[in-house]
Amino acid sequence: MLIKKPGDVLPSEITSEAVWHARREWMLRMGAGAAAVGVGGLSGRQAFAADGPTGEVLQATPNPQFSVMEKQTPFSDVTSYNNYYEFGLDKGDPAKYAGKLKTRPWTVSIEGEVGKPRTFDIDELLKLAPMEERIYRLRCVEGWSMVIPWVGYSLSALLKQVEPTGNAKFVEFVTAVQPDTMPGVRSGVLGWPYVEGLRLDEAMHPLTLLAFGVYGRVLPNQNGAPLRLMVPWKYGFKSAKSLVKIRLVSEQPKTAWIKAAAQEYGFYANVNPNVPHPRWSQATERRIGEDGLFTPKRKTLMFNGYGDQVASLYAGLDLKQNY
Ligand SMILES: Nc1nc2c(c(=O)[nH]1)N[C@H]1C(S)=C(S)[C@@H](COP(=O)(O)O)O[C@H]1N2
Ligand SMILES: [Mo]
Repeated sequence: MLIKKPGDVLPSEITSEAVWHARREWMLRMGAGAAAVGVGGLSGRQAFAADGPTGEVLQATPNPQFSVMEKQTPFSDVTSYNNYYEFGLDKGDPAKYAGKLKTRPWTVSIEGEVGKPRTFDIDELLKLAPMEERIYRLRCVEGWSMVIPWVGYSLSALLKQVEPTGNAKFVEFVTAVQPDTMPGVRSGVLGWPYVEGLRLDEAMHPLTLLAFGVYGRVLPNQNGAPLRLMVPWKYGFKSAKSLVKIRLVSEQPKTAWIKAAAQEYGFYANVNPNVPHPRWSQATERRIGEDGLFTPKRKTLMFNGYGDQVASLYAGLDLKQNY
């Protein structure tokens, strides 16, 4: 008889009970969910009825290939514990104040090193590519994480439409500034607009999501309505909310966080348990919604657990230098 000592078992062979239950629920949902169905209508969703997902339903097809089989963070936490500094610094400020954000009319202009620069209306963007539901981990640089069912499609679908030129090496993301609705933009914590950036190959990676919804419905304003970026292998601050402009450029963009504190927040911002933030460790994380006083922290995974898909993007790059 072959008995493995605990040390002989690969981490990938261990299926915790929680993961087993999550996977089982997933299979049941897949069985029930045949082809394209409104994810808001699936039976698995009813478990969250007490959290009361609200907003207009967004039809989407589940994409299990790009989803993690972990317990999803309750809708109530996803929509009440936020970072959106334009609305204030407290975690509760975005839920309190973002209701005033004007999300219509809304356009996104795509410019710079592209053959076909163009301004898209939000209603065009909602129809540009088939909507998928993807369950991604989100790891904030502050040391907490969530598991969130997003609705959207790969950013590459949009970028291909504008035909990046050979000079396009990076993508800059510019977000909304509405002084009338955003109390935070009067403060100087960051320079506004909030700007983020990716290398072009990162932006074109299929995991990089243009998200329009969460939990089967349109994004609540505090989560970045009407559309935001979602890059699951990077710290959450890369995933800019409420996008208004996308610029393809030849030079590395100057992001809002690099301008504010370059020694603390790098351009790459890949989740990396081996590279501490100058003021705290990044080795572990607290999963929002499952944390009791005595719940042990989780070990943070390299590339937030997406290494199989993205590590090759960084072959030969010193990730300590390029944090
Ligand atoms: N425009 C804008 N986008 C932003 C932020 C912000 O302050 N402003 N905060 C970022 C940070 S630090 C995180 S962790 C995520 C949080 O996304 P969530 O509130 O939907 O969980 O949004 C990111 N996108
Ligand atoms: Mo964050």
